[in-house]
Amino acid sequence: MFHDVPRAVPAGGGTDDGSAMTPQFQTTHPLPPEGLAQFQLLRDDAVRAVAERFHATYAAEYERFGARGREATREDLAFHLEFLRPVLEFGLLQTMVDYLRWTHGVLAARSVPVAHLALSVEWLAEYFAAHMDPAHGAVVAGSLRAACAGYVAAAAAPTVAALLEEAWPEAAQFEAALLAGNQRDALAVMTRSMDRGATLVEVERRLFQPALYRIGERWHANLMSVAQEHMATAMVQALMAVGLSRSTPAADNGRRVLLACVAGNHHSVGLQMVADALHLSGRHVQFLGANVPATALVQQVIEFKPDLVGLSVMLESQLPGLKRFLALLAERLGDARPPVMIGGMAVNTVGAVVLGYVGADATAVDASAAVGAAADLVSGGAA
Ligand code: B12
Repeated sequence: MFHDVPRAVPAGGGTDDGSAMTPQFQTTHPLPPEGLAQFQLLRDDAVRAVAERFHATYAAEYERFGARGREATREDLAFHLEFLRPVLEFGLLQTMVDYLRWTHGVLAARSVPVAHLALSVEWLAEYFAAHMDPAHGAVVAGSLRAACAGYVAAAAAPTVAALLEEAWPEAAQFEAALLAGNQRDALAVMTRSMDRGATLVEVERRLFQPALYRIGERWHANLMSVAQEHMATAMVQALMAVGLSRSTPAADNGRRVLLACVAGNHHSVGLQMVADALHLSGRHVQFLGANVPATALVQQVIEFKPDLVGLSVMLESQLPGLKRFLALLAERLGDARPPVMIGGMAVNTVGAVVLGYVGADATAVDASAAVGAAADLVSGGAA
């Protein structure tokens, strides 16, 4: 039933069709396609109207930020709606709850008053309730309010603690070297690990990945600058190339893999790790990097004829675009479409249930797991 006001499924519950759902992942009823189309048409106007309402209501407070303040308000509201889209399309309420918790953390760490966050969500809800067909408007407003209630009730933003258990003790030293921009020390930590017999895939998973996740947390908490984050990423990318040059790939097993970050995803390092792991396992890998436009990606699939396509999705707001891309691929290639494996933080957060929403074939949590999943997907493929 689309027309009911969405209700949050209790944490640990399932979807209405009884399919397995990642524990703690809250869902709502999605909007039907015509409701989604109406939402899309109204997005820009909603942002403009709610931004105006803020500036009219809090004129004195917003005055001091000038034109840039107005632009920032509009950007923030547009971002809210980006993250609302997977809620409306797939019913993934939790993505919006997590996003609001994350945004709260960003604002609080930068001493920006957070009270307006919940208010902005409420005003968006009021806008859509007033401007859409009543049944669709009720779903959009209900989703926004349910997400806001989930955010207000939540104690703290999710952390990467579980992943850090995978980290080697020297990951802390590696992270310190990245923060200091000390390539010599960073290289020394990596070299010691590889001299001890660790593979590049292990080094990437247990040194580089945890350090980058921690750096993300530090950026979120306003404990480091954007420049430092860029520097750390660039250093890791250079070290990955060094590590690759001292690793010997398995013999060519004749398998071909095409890897890309979906349009809008600028996070390429994780997928580069997947590329390294698949290359070292004997596959011929084409790695297209960040933010690949859908039409260019389809064309490359047609030309390269991979046995497997791997796509990386970092933010949940990128899931609707992934679904559209997979539909386009199926339309262009029909039965000849190769299997598609997806991964990245958004996929790990939502869990394997996301496959059904977007129409992909498999997921893997990290680069090591990607090698096994690739072998399973491509029949007769060597691990
Ligand atoms: C570096 C970085 C950037 C760089 C990326 C540069 C580059 N060339 O990659 C830049 C500056 C571009 C960037 C931009 C932004 N970022 Co950023 N970024 C990061 C950071 C610090 C590290 C990313 C990374 O390399 N991680 C390490 C890799 C190894 O991990 P991974 O990607 O998860 O990959 C592993 C698995 O997921 C899996 N995997 C990945 N892809 C695939 C694909 C397949 C097929 C398979 C099977 C597996 C798989 O295997 C990988 C290896 O094991 C993260 C922190 C974090 N937690 O990751 C934030 C982070 C992801 N960024 C964040 C944000 C908010 C942004 C921006 C919105 C910031 C802004 N306001 O501009 C933009 C968005 C850009 C966009 N539209 O994509 C947030 C996201 C929060 C959220 N969940 O909503 C994070 C988590 C930081 C934080 N803690 O707040 N970012």
